[in-house]
Amino acid sequence: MSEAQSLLSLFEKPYPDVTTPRANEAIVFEMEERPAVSVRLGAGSTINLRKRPDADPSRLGTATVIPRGSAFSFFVRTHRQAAKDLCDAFMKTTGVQDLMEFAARVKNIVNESLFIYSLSFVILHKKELRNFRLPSLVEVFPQKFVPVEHLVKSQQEAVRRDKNEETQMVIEHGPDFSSTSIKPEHRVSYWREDYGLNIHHWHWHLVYPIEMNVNRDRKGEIFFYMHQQMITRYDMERLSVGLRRVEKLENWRIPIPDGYFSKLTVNNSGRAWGTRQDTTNMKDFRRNDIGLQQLDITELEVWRNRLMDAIHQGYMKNAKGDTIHLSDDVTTGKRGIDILGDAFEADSSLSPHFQFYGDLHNMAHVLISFSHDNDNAHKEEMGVMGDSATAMRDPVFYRLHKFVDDVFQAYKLTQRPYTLENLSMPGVVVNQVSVTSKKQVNKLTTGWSMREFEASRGIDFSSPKPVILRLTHLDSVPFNYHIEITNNEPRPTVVTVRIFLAPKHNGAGEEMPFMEQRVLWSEMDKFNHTLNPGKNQIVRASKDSSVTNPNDFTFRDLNARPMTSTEASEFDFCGCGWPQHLLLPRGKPEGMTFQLFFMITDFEKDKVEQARGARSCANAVSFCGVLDAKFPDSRPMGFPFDRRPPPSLLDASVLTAADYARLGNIMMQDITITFLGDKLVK
Ligand code: CUO
Repeated sequence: MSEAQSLLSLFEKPYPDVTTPRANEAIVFEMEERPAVSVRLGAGSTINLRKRPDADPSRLGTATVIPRGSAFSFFVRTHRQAAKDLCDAFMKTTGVQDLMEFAARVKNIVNESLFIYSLSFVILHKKELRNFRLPSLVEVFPQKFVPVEHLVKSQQEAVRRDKNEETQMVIEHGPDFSSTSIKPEHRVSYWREDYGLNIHHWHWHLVYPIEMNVNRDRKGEIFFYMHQQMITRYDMERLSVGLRRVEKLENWRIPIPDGYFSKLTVNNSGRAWGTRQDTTNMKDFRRNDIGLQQLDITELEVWRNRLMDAIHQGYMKNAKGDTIHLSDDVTTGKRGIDILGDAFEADSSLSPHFQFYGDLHNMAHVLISFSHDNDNAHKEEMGVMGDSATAMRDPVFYRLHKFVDDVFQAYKLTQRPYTLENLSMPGVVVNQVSVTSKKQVNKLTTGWSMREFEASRGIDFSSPKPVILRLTHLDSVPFNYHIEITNNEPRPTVVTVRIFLAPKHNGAGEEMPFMEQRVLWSEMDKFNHTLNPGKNQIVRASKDSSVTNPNDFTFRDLNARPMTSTEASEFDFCGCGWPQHLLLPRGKPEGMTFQLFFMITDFEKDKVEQARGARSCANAVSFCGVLDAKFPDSRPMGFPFDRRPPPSLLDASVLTAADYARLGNIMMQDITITFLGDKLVK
């Protein structure tokens, strides 16, 4: 077995042969009585481990404080510290063999999710490990994606099976998901419970972690932007199925109307995620089992007021009392939105004053995730809102993040509107735009597809053959953008092409004015292109989108050739993008009208000076940035919809996005998206 296979086997079941849940017992047994032990790896082989005094739990810092079998939450500060301590220990190892031995030692000591998080983190951040491709989280933890009843039934079936049985065991999930027709909110459960969506969220928070010293460019701003785009896409999906746009969760003193019952288990322990009944109230946090101090809702309200005061005053104060101005029009230093993102998320290492502005977004996740058992009276586990791999399943996630986004939008509305000069590009005229798919013009289609994973990597089915997990998901037929542009300059000109999508009508069926539609524009693509003088025809494939991963980024093909280190590091880093299969909203069976917005800007103004050798993600750069380098677009994220429109366009009685198209470098196009259900043919 190669080093690579051995290391990646640590992501798999079965776990090493010592499986006691009591961390200290395990290490004493190994350290004192068996100075060298064999550890069974997932692929059925063993490795011999040397004695490792540094695997002593006392040297792992706080990494062992999270009990095995329970949930690991990056929203909980003590859990973040545990992750930091374990990641630091992993980062100190020298070489693949050393890491593998050390990780195998601690795998059965530390919390399972913490272990996978930390091993993933170190593969992503240790330069010599950049040729390792992270396995899909669906295969590592099928329990976080598939209801426990499917998994238990399959395990029972595997035990009963004749060992010579030839047919493959398959677990199917979907398209009913956990929904019924009784609850309107369940109409979008297929989307909230999508495997790719939840992997995206887990992966994104792995690439942009808080308090882990990763030094990512514009981290606070991308926290705002990526989550804002989640809300726009959720709203497009809701409008597709006849639901109103999501409402923010702003009043934390009244019941949350919608409950959530995930039917999932936390790890391999069989411990169920906490559930939330309809009309549950958020409550003051009174548990003492996860190392957090008591926290009242009042405290969240105080933090919110301080953030809002800062927005309207235009500045924050740091711990020394210095004034930090909040403005997005800066030539050096951080934009206001970036500072606000760090303070709000919150990252205590980057917030201007963590004690004062608090830990609002993280602790809102925590209070909601414990609202069913805030004082541990029932010894219930946290709800799915506590884990970035499961939080997006819960309807309340979007209500919380709509609140978060509204605070950010309140800040954005304090910024000066864009001027015509900011928006236009003299010398460049867009003549025509369209999309084509299967020879149809401006008509796109969606429907159901299926994807297979190998569940037996994450769960021991005692089956000699792999057990396949077949998941149903929304998908769309690939398409191409066609853009015809005239360059009136006498020389080649490099431009940035920006493409957005939004529904044309609101829930009442009316065409939306600019300010209503402004927060519904979803980025579809952004790329650079060199225009020759005269007419230019650009054809761009939907699979090359700057927001999505290619399809196979969430899937491991064991028969594929090994990746080069460049491919693998791009896979691990850039794999945090939006799932390709959710690039389009569902639309309606009878067709639903959306608008595409095309904007051409001058790359001279957009470009960012990078250090030599910086490699951009070929895909997903809009959400993932660039590995070890700066975010490659100098404009504020969300440009041009992140601010109010120029007053000079306000002469229309009701301004719409189409008024932007009076500028030659902008054009819009109505398109129809039709949902074909099971009849989708790609
Ligand atoms: Cu991604 Cu609240 O930050 O979930």
